Formats: sequence, structure tokens, C-alpha cells
Amino acid sequence: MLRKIAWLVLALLVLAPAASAQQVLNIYNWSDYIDPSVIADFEKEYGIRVIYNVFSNNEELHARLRAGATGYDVIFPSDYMVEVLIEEELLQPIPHEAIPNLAHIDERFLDLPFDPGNRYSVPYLWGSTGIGVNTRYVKEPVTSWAILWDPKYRGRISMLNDPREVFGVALKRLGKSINTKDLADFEAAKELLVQQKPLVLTYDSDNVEHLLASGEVWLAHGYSGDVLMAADEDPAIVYVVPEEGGVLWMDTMAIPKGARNVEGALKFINFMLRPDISARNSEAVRYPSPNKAARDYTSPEILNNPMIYPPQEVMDNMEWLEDLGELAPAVDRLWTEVKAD
Ligand code: SPD
Repeated sequence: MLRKIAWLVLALLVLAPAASAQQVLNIYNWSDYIDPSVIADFEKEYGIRVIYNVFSNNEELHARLRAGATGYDVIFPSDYMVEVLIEEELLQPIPHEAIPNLAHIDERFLDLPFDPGNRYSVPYLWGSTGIGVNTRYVKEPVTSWAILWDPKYRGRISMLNDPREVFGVALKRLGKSINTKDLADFEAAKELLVQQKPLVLTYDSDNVEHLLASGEVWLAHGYSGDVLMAADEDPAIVYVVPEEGGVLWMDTMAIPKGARNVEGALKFINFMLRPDISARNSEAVRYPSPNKAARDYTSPEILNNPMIYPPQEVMDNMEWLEDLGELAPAVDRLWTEVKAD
């Protein structure tokens, strides 16, 4: 009998740490980018506790992973950053057989050049970047990015804390592609951004909704859904994609090398791809879902809102960000100079 008890105690001691590690899932995502009720449902359904941390831009995520940050199980890099992370061997392949809900993703959003065959990433949500305008204070029509350089809005302008997006605006103003591989274009863009800086209240990617809804900022460079969440609080706020065009992006779910709970990560990814969950999440954060089957669960007001699902002619005038390759360190340096000047 005593021997049996001893074996039982030993078995519990050996199994307990493994069992408790299995119950935790570390997620690293953008801020305000998931419906909290969806996380709660996942925790309930799978008995896995989610630990949730946020980053402000792709470069911050990249820097963390490069510095050897282990412990994240699911991360949310955007398009061009997926390419960078694959190249640097910081991601692990995703076994498609473990995520049958991948079948619900619209083919238009699969097999994109940044990850052929979706070996390392699966689509989460997509969107665009434009300007959030508080029409209570900005009475003129907003048609161009140039308004973010208008001195009469000094101190009422915010820009994203996102180097590729901010350089994208300046490059568009210069009539260049956001993916130019010419360093001189980025240097000219930097000069424009330095000129703009005295007008900018803050470079912030995490609080656009609050900055706009509080009236602190009247013109906010922002991701579509964040501006639309502010518009839910104040109907005077609108989202505009300037006529020079803007940035289209796709955020993905991926599993970094060193993840401790790969099994939980796959369950989470598959759960987020479930049509009802994807629809609920997309409605809550106001970003379009790449999930075709989720449309059946999405309200017509969301599906027919051109600020959420832009019409084709607006999309045709936008660009996806691409990896800058060897130019990336120089652009990082220019960004540091913009912020420091
Ligand atoms: N609330 C943050 C939403 C994140 C949007 N992703 C941005 C991609 C930038 N290229």
C-alpha cells in the first residue's frame, strides 16, 4: 500500500509541471486587436489560460524575437515582417492538418508572396491605413496626405509609431512607391518628416482610438479599425484614404521558434479561424476578416461599410508593404533620426 502511495506521489510530482505548462498560452499581438470575449471563450473551451502581451509595431516584434525572446506561442506579424522572420528562421512551420479551419480563408488571401503556401503564417485580419478626421474641428474636405503638414493643425496631429507606415505617407507625398529600394527616396522622405515633426503631438500606434475620441487629436494617421472604433464613440470622426493612396496590410498568426505550447498555439489558431469566432472578432475590432465563411455570421452593416471593406477602386490605389531587404537597417536609422531630431 505504502509503495503504491509513493508511486502515486512520484507520478504527480513528475506530471504536475508538464500539466500546468500545457495550460498556459502566451500571445503577443497588436494592441486593441482582439475581442476579449473570444479569448474568454477559448480559455473556457480548451482549459488553457491565455497570457496576452502587446507590441506597437512590426519592428518591435522583430527586435524582441531577434533578441532571443522565447516564451511566445502565437505572434501576429504583418505581411512584410512574415517574410523577414522566415528569412531569419525565427518561425516554425505550421502543420496544416492541425488547422482544418484554414479551409474557410478566402483564396485571395492565401499563398501570398510573403509566405508561399502559407507554410509559416495564416491570415488573421487585414485592413488599410489612412487618416482619422474629427470633422467637428476639421471643416475642410480631407483628400490628401498633405493635410498632415498643415501648420494650422499644429499639436492636433498624431502619427503612427510605425516606421514603414510613416515613411509610406511621406513617400506617397513625394509620389514614390512605399516599397522603393532607393535610399535617396527614403532620405527625402525623412526630410519631409523632420519638417512635419513640430506639428505632431505624438507618434503612437496604441492609442489612436482614444486620441481621436477624446478630441485631443483632430487628424490621426491610423489603421482603419482603430479609427472606426473611435467613430463608434464620436460620429463626427470619419476615416479617409487620401487620393494619393495608402497602405493595405494583412496581419497573420504565426508560431515562433522556441514556443513552449505548440499544441495550444495550433488549437488557438484553428479556433480563431472558426467562421463564427472570426466574424465576432472582426465586428468587435472593426477590421475586415479574410475568412469567407465568416461572412455568413457578419452583419450587413459591417460587410457593406466601405470604410471597413474598401471598394475595389480604393484598393487598386493602395500598396502592400514589402520587405526592404538590405535597405532595412538604413531605414531603421532614418526613423531613429526622425524621432530624435
Ligand atoms: N490596433 C492595432 C491594429 C493593428 C493593425 N496592423 C497594422 C499593420 C501595419 N502595417
